[in-house]
Parts: sequence; C-alpha cells; structure tokens
Amino acid sequence: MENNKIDLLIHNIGLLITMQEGDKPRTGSSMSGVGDLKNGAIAVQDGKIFAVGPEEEVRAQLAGMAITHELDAEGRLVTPGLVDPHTHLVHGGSRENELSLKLKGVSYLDILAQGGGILSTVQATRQATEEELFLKAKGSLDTMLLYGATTVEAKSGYGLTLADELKQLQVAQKLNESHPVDVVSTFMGAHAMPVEYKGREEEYVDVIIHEMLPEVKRRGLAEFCDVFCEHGVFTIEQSRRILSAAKELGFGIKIHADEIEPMGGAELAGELECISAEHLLAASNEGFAAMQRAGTVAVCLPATSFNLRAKNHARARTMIEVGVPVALSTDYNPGSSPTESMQIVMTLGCLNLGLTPEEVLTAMTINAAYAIGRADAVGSLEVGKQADIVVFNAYNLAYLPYHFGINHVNTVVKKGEVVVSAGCLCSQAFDSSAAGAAHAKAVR
Ligand code: IZC
Ligand code: ZN
Repeated sequence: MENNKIDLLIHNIGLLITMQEGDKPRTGSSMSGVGDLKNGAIAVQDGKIFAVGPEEEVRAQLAGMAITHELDAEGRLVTPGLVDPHTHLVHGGSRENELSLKLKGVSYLDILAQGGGILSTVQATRQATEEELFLKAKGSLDTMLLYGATTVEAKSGYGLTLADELKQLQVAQKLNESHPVDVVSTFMGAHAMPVEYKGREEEYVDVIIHEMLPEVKRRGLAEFCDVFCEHGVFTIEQSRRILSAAKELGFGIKIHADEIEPMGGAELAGELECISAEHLLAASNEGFAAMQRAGTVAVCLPATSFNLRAKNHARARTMIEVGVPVALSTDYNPGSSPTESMQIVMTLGCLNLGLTPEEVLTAMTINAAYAIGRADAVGSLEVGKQADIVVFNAYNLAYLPYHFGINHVNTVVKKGEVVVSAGCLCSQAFDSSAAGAAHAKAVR
C-alpha cells in the first residue's frame, strides 16, 4: 500500500540551502553553488526527504496527504546536517597540561618525541574501560550534535595494540548503534610509534599489516584506514606499505599528509588514490596536482592550525583553483584540536583559509560526506536522501561564521526525528542529563 502520510513538514524556512543535487565532491566554482531559495519547505517520510523546494510547490505535492507533525522554522536559515569527516572521538583523558608547554614555545612534535602528546593519550586510553571510553565519547558526540553535526567520522589510534585498538573501535560501533549521530569508523593503528617498539619500528608496521588490519576487517569494525605520515611518526615508505595493504584488504584509505613538514604525503595520496588527504599545510603544488588527478578530497583542519599556533595555513584557495575538492573538519582530539564545534571551523575556514561562507558550507556538507563515503545518503537536501537537517538561529549564511564562538543551532532533525529543539537535546531521543553527568565524571 502506498504510504500516504508525511511524518514531518518543516515550513516557513526563510532561507533554504539544499546544496543542490548530486553525490560527487565539488571543486572550483561549483563549491559556490549551494542551491539557496527563499520561503522553502521540506517534507519527510520514513526518515527520508520526500519533497523539498519552495513551500508552495511542496504543499501542492502533498495535496491529499496527512501530515503528522509540522515544524515552523519562523523564517530561519536551514541547511543539511553538518558532516564532520575527521575526528579522534574515542579516547581517554585530556591534555590541558600541553597549554603551558605550548606557551613556552615547545612544539607539538617535540612534546610527542618526549613521550607526551599522543603517547600520553595512549596511556590514558589503554587504562580506561570500554564503558568509560563510551561515556566520555558520548558526551562529545552530544556536543557535536548540539553544534549541528549529524554524521561524524571517528578514528582509532590511541590503543596501538590489537586489543586496545579493537576496544576503541567497538566503542565507536556502539555509539553508532545507540546515538542519533551516525559514526563512521576509521582504523588508525599507525597514529604513533608505540614506545615498546622503539628501535623496532618496522616490526610495528608488520603487526599493523599482518595482525591488526586483517582482524579489524574480519570483525567489520572500520571502513577506512588512516596513517599519520609525518616527520618522526610514520615515513612515506611505511605509510605506502600500510595503506597499500589496507587497500588490498578492501579498506578505503586516508592519510594525515604534509601537516608540519613537507614529506610528499599529498603525492602519495594521489599515487594510492586515497579518498582523502588531511591537513596539507606544507603540501606542494605537485602534491595538489596528484590529488586532483586521483580525485582525492583535501580535508582541511583550520582549528588545528589555530590551536597549534601555526604560522601558515593550508592553501585551500589554491586547492580549489586547481580542482581539488576541499572539505572541512574539527579534527576533534585531546591534543591538537580540543573542540567539537563545526561552527568555530566555519569562522576559521573563512578568516584563515580565505573561503567564502558558501564554500565553507559545501566543504562541511557534500564534500565532507564524500570524504567518508556517505555522499549517496547525506550532505545535501534532496529527495531520497536521509532527512538530516539543521535549523539555525540565523537568517543568512554569512551570519554563522561572522558571529563566532557561540552556538547558532536551533533545531536538528536526524533521519526525520527532532533530536535537538530550542538548542537543547531532546530527552526522548536519549537521556541528555545522564550523558552530561557521565561526561563530567569521565573528564575528572
Ligand atoms: O592526539 O595529538 N595530529 N594526531 C595527529 C593528532 C593530532 C591527535 C593527538
Ligand atoms: Zn587527525
């Protein structure tokens, strides 16, 4: 029997930004074509978009259908749910101790070389139980949702043993099953060299290739594999070995490339046809050309460069000019980017990378969705895609990056369900007070 019922109609949308149709990443001038229209409406059925467009046209399409629930947007701005394509969501502890070191001029790589940085989070993560990791990550996921993210990638890489990597990935899987936000998992055993492998680095690379990758695959715990290719972390040759093995096993592949030192990581991303390459502050023009040829998305992380007090920024304008699709992400992690807010990334994307508000939104919707293999389901508001929708307390797009450091989200709809209302988590979606208390406990 034909379903003659609309579950949710969002109407009186002052400015509706659909991102137009399509599941391909956008670059060049197409990053500016966001498909905006005034006086819009969106009809939702079974968690998916049934109709979207000017309100008069949508209502005409719904003639004769029952509407269960109506949401008046009161003239506000509506966009697709934001997609955060690069986070280190699941981890133990926090690293505010690094702030004073940073103020004294100690660099991120020096802190790591002294056994701090990622390695201190590895210790905290190994010590934490799965339950503790779950509660802490759930608190962060709640915050991400409150700030408008409806799909989030999560990397492992704070375990660095098979058992501890599996523990992190199982937490991400449980979050995906129990939280309104969709969590897409990436295995990142090659995030740091474990101290116990000092002087035997190639042996750890072998463990990743022969033990970890096959087991993660066998258990279906990650779709992607990522490597931190950086001076003093994993070399180009080690990165090539790990990513080639992952590709062979059927993982999508990603690489932290040329963040601090120019290593040829962008070139490697192109050579191996990575779905995305991340950071890229020190990437060369040849690297951009290789990425362009391979269709690799550049995931830029301006909150990280801000927080590391970097002197330079990723050359996002050049990337867009030469035809590399650009995505944006928080890089949420306890070291280089302790923020869950995609909205602060909007501001930094404009002011530090030189992107327009339209390019920023493209970078955190359809391009971000493509970078984690979800562009067929999310990243734009079009018929048949998931009804992941944000209503902002704003009336134009530029207002979001302009008025910075606060939360503009009014309402979030995830798969057709209202999960954030008047800026607060809806208790019927999950128990927000318990999550907040658990988060506070886990942080202590
Ligand atoms: O914990 O510092 N860059 N990985 C690569 C990170 C930052 C996360 C961290
Ligand atoms: Zn990262």
